[in-house]
Amino acid sequence: MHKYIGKSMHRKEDYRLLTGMGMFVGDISLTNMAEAVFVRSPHAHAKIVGINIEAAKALKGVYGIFTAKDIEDLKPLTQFESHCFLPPNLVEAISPTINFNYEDILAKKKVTYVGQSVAIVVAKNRYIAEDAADLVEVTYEPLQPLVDPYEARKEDAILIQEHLENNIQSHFHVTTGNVEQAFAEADYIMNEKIRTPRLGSNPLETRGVVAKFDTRNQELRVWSSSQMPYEIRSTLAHCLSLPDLSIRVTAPDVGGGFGPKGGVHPEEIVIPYLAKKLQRPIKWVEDRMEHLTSARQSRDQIHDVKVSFKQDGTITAIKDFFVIDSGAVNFFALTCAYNSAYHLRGAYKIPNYDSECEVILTNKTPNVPFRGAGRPEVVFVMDRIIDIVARKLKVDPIEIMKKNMIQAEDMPYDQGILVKDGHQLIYDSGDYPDALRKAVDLVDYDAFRKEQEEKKKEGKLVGIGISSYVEGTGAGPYEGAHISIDPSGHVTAYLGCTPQGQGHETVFSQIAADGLGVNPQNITVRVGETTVLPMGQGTYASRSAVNAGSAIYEAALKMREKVLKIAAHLLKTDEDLVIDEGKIYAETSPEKFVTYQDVGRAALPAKLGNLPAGMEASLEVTHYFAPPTVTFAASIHMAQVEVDKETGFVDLQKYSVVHDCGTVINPMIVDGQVQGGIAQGIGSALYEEIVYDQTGQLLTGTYMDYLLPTSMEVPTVAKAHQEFKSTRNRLGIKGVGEGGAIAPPAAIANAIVDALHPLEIKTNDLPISPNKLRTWIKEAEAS
Ligand code: MCN
Repeated sequence: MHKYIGKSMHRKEDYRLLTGMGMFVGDISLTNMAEAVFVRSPHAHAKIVGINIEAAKALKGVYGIFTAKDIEDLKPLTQFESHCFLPPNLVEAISPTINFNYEDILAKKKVTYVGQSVAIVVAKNRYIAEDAADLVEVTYEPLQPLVDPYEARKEDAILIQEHLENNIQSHFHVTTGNVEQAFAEADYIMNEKIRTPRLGSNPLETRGVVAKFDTRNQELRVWSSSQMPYEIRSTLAHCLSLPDLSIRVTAPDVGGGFGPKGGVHPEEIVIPYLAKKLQRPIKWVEDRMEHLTSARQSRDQIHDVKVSFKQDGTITAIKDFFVIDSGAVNFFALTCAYNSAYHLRGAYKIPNYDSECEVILTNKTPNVPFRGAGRPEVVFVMDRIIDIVARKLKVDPIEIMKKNMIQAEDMPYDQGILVKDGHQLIYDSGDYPDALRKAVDLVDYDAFRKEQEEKKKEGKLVGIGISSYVEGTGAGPYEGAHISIDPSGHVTAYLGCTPQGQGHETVFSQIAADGLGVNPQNITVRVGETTVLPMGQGTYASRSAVNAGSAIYEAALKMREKVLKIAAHLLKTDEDLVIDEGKIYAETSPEKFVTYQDVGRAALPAKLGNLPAGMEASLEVTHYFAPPTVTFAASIHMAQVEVDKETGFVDLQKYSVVHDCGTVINPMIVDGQVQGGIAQGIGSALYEEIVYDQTGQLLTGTYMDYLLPTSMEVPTVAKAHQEFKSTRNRLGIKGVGEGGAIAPPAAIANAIVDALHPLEIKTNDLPISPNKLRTWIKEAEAS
């Protein structure tokens, strides 16, 4: 029985963050620090004919202007190769083609998207750097831009990456059962085109890097607003030919990341490189327009699906061909693509499944994972299918969900294909029909249906939409924790994860507190730092609770054993001991106790300490946890909307969620994660889209054009939890960080269809803007 795991403890980090005492990259100021500004491409596709830096260099206060030829001693980024690794059995199963591609740290011969870095100016301050950047003259020879992935995939299309044979960066095919036979035997077949557009992740804090070379220690010191400081360290070590441990990377407070602050960006290489070269600290902080243009973007999938089903609502087969518009570079190989393929069927039993994907290069900003990473796109596909099947058969969508859902007794359930780590796709635990029942109760579904009829008589069109997802969370390969107890008895834990707002300092102190038997206030959790723990991964893929949580728990249990041995020695007892709130005693004599401070002092070396014979001094434990494979979280989302048929305006009135993330460490934080994710999901359902024109110019470079939901558009979410423990880690944890963002598009899109019923519209193209919806309504009315 745990004392702190499962408690809604207030977040330790909030006092500092809410009183303006956080430390973000923008807050860092070092002696003699210069500032940098990038000169970026105004063209989507163009040859670089020449760069004239003379006028810019002449500006007083400019310390240097650098183009590709000035940084030739930097080795190219190998990041992509590390993300490319696929286990041999997966390679055999899906026959992937992956064409290696890369981004120049500064563009060499040509630019491939608007916003690509061409040169960097380092100056005394930002003002001078900005002025100098304006004076850098780059002469371009425009090339044909490729904006439409279907055009880009044609054999005769101009090549975006010239070393490749075509613009299809990767391809794979995954299949199980016999789709063609199921099609032949089906009562109904339907074909749908379903699209999720390109999105930005829009963290409150844009990207930023500060770097300094410490000549005394010969240490390269880097601060970056990153989700993966260890990956920055290893990439820098490679590119600059330095030992890994001579580089210290810190992600200080990070104001949101959501995926695109993962991986390594060219700016994170060139700023440290120049800080070393110029022997001067350098700072670069991205401005908002630069962020909207150059920071990596996401989603952008188009699915062509063919579905077969029976008169009774059983879906017998799905065949999906989908393209992902990866932009000019695809850094993460099959991450989103294969996530999409293996998540599409979600909570449903569909024995015949065939999915083929092409990742296509275009002249747009590179596309990387963003909260959900390939799942929101396919949950939108799957639950639009459920809704379309239901409408075709004239039954309630809930009946089709029930008909096709995996049952509790089917667990562990084998979906017949492989996960990206090469393990069989087997759901470990959960009860999806029970979640659906709970959701139906939460919204009082039957009462809503009656109210819907009443409102219709008043001319008000309200509707309800449902979506469900199953998400593989807690991806490996590993995460570490180091726990240290000092002579004052205070516990300090270092973790490889790197939060951007998730509350890790709180939740991991809760876990360590239960492992060690101390109060969480006596534990300091340090994150976002590559010192102490020599290896780590970072925070992405809803993985920290599972991996770092398990690592810190196992480390705490190992430490507990040593603490108990020292305490027994100090208490001169052979009895079993109890630890509670930092006091250690035998159950028979609680008045005779030692504290963590006593144990901490006893662990000092030699005569200063007091250890059992043969025991090593110091209280230090490191543990690395490697999960066997991902663990499957699940959820049901229900959206209630009112639609104004005249204006196409959608009012999202209520939103409800039933959620399973296994053992909940901190319910308040989990609720916050779900609520935050839903806000982003609402944005992608109704408002957000990155738009490029035919020449590859970005049309949504400000928040006047890229519409984000505000608190006014995000209702408070009604939530209910299930706790089906993961069978893949000792604490039974599943991840939650991305979940909220996955299902809103389908739930809202289905609710809109429901509100307009019996008018037959299809909401297969996001975002469902008033303009688009009015067009669909008019088309449906005309047909
Ligand atoms: N948690 C819990 N009990 C569980 C599972 C999780 O109490 N059973 C807690 C965790 O301890 C953690 C939080 O919930 O504090 C999220 O946990 P987890 O699902 O492990 O996700 P990560 O911590 O690895 O965070 C990554 C995830 C992702 S992939 C994106 S994208 C995302 C997200 O988290 N980006 C975020 N949530 C975000 N929240 C904020 N504020 N900012 C971002 O950029």
